[in-house]
Amino acid sequence: STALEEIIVERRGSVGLITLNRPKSLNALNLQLAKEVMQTLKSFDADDRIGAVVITGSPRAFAAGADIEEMAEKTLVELLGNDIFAEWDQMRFVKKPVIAAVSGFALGGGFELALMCDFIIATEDAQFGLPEIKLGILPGIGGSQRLTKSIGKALAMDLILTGRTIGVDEAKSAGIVARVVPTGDLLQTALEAAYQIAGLNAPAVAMAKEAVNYSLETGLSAGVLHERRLFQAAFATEGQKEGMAAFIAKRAPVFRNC
Ligand code: CO8
Repeated sequence: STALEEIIVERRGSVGLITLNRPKSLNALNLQLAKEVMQTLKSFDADDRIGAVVITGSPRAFAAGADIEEMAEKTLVELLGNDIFAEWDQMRFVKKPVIAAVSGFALGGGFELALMCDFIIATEDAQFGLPEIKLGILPGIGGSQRLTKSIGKALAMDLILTGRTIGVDEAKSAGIVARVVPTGDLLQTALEAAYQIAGLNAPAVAMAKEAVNYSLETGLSAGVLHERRLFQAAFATEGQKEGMAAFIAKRAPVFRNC
């Protein structure tokens, strides 16, 4: 495990684990943390031994938003000249699955970071919200876009305009959260999901992620065509041959990803 300034990075076999580690500010996302997370994600993405990544925080907070102290005195001209959130835009280019394991607060940029992950596993005490409006601003790393595409206009407007926080039950029924687990089981459940994914045919996993994400960018016909081409491309992988041969032979498949 490597302790950078703001995060802890671990390789646990085939899974990369990133733990946000700014306990004094409830993991507020500053520029340094963004750089460290993105640098780590890129190196996991390039590493054949890693098949999936988990990002988590502390029991009290996944992340309570962008670092308000770092932002408070910024001017428009400064932000235009130096887009302090540009780092996070790189997350779209990560090919391997990234799971957000959320306990406690996922607010503002913290919620947006969880939404940029591929799916969210959360504890019973997780809380989600986009309170930016209460600070006189609005979501800034895609929250208004990703949340609306994910849960529809009504609840997205409600959350973004009032800044209210929702508990995990409402988040689960809205489709924000994929799985809810007891607090003590969070990391284990997220790691198990990641190991499961990492044990599959890696090129097919990357293509499946790409196909789902493409649905957010395009219309149905183009999306289905894109999926079909990826499906066909999967037949060029060794893993497809292995997966189907194993099924027919009634044995477990062994995917050789590295
Ligand atoms: N930034 C900086 N410091 C923070 C933040 C934050 N977002 N959130 C909490 N802290 C600090 C507090 O200032 C406090 O520090 P100190 O101990 O030195 O006083 C410490 O963390 C503990 O927090 P609290 O004492 O407030 O703990 P409570 O349990 O009383 O309250 C809350 C917890 C409700 C989470 C409260 O801390 C809070 O409301 N935090 C701010 C939430 C918020 O408004 N988030 C949105 C920020 S704006 C944003 O995210 C814009 C997104 C744009 C893109 C982002 C890209 C990354």
